[in-house]
Amino acid sequence: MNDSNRNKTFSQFLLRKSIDPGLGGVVNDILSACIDIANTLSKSPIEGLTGSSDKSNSSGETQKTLDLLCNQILRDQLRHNQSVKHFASEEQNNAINVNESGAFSVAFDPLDGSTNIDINGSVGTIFSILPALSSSSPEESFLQPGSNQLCAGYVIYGPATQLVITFGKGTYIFTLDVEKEVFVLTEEGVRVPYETSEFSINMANARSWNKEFGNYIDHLLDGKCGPRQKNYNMRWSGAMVADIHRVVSRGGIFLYPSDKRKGMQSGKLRLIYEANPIALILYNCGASAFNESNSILSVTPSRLHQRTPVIAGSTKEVYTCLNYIQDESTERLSEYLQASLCHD
Ligand code: FBP
Repeated sequence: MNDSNRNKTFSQFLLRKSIDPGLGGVVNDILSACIDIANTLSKSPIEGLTGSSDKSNSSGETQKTLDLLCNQILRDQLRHNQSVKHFASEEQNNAINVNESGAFSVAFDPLDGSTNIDINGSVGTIFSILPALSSSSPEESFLQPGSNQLCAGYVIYGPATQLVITFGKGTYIFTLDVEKEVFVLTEEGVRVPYETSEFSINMANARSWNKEFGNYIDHLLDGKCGPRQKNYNMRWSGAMVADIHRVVSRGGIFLYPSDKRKGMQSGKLRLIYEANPIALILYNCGASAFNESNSILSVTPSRLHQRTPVIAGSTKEVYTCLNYIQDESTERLSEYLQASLCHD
């Protein structure tokens, strides 16, 4: 990292990168909301804000009190921004109009991993900014492939509060200076290692996976004695943001495949405000993000809360997983593995 850029504020970064002032202004408002969310989370047990509400979102999941509060904080912050035309969120059934003259459609997962709230685990806010389409309905403006995103990022609320963001040219990490309440640059030009020996998946779903995917995971677990001839470690935090941040920080593969459970035939995670922003960030770190056949960024969504399988992280491992899933004949697969082993 070029020391002269270290600890420069986000606003200084926007100027240095000549980011469109309207777009920069929207992100600045998102960050103000996220600082508010960080403060709210840190006091939530004291103020009795943990626990579930009696409401559920469009995916049928019970909404946490903080899911709704964080959504409100973001909405209140963005409703005054003339550049925001549309707003969509995991915690709202419908996308809404904000400012007719706005140029951007902004989608959110206000509090990702919210099941971690009650155990004081890491959670995050994920956002995606698209060019607003002059569409008949607000929802239509979000039905664009992820490759159209102008900006994508997440804020992780962990031991430190950090922003990971891309405007399509490289990925950057900022850390919240809690005293000054500003995000300062702590890492630029982030690169994810091409290969890894760490995978991240909820193993409790193994009985619901299809045979090919189960085979892939079994070979990771077989380690050195198996066809992969390498030992793998596993981690699962229960919050996509935290598991992806590990991948961004040291490589790895994050997996949430489709499975046979009710409503999970297309996976669990949502395409527009979870998978797409994460995919744009990873591609700009030299990593990859696929559903079980195509690059996630190439998919044109057909509805706002559409789900997608996610296979994301270190490119070599993502392709190996795809080879298993696409049921490459065992010969083709061992050829591929042999080739990739000789690659090292
Ligand atoms: P939300 O919390 O925003 O609904 O996100 C879904 C999520 O919590 C991801 O963050 C996480 O990766 C996954 O679901 C955990 O799923 P599971 O409980 O099946 O392990």
